[in-house]
Amino acid sequence: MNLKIALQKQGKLADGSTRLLHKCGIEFSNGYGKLRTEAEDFPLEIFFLRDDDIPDYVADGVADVGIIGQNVLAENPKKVKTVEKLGFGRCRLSIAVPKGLGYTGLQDLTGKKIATSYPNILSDFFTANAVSAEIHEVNGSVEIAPSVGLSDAVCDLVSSGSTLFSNGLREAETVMTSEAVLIARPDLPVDASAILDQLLFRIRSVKAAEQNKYILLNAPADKVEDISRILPGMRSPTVVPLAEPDWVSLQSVISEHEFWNVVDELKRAGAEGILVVSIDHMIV
Ligand code: PRT
Ligand code: ZN
Repeated sequence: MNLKIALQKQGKLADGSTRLLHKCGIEFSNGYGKLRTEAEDFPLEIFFLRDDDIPDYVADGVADVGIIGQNVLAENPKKVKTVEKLGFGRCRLSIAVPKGLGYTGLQDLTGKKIATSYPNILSDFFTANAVSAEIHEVNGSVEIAPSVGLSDAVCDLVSSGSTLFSNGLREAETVMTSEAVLIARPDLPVDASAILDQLLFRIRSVKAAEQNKYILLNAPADKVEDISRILPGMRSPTVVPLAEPDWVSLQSVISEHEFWNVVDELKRAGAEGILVVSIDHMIV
């Protein structure tokens, strides 16, 4: 019995999906032209598909689970469950206008023509914000629509913003944010569901490890209490004596974001030789 997973064959989610499974200790090869493979050391069968086809494969039960951007599901809802956000493939669906155009707010879009591959999401957004604009559906190369006279503005996915920039456009409004998610068919058979639980356990450990760092620092023994208060660790930090009398090493886990917030405070409290180390896996 295998869990069947559908991944994007090529594109913005392909590398992230493969990397995540590899980090979960699941090895497989995605050779050129391969549409299906089996993992070597985990009961997983992998289908490589176009991202737009993945929700249907999962809804129809051809695949049990799949990895897809939230934007695809929002545009085209299917009978699937979202079981986990995966933290990669982050982007936003944004309305962008030509750089030279003065833009003061959504009402400026009234009567304008907006090119997009996301007509449903955009139409809901306009309805919710009482904007009456014309939506022009295009498939691909959305960003060139204003310069060729096809539309006044666009609504497209953005990550770094460089595509908009090089097409003379600037982001005006964020319609939705998106990231890759793991979806599952609603009627998952019991054996498949048990394998999915194992997979989710590994995915959550990988995600927790990515969001946290192991921190080691040296400090005078009489500063341990002050420094422990600053470190929002898993429980209390490990304190190990150093060869130098009255000095200790403190060790703890801290989220990367929190580290940058407290680093100055730690130094002021007497911390020295601060090391921040990546974590491979973190069992949560
Ligand atoms: O062939 P297939 O149908 O499988 O792929 P696709 O061309 O339909 O999709 P693909 O690979 O472009 O995107 C798959 C998913 O990746 C999307 O549905 C999003 O959830 C996610 N994602 C994350 C992105 C981006 N970032 C992204 N930047 N999808 C597309 N882009 C495009 C965007 O459309 C624009 O053309 O990249 C360009 C902008 O990038 P920046 O960095 O210049 O802003
Ligand atoms: Zn696609």
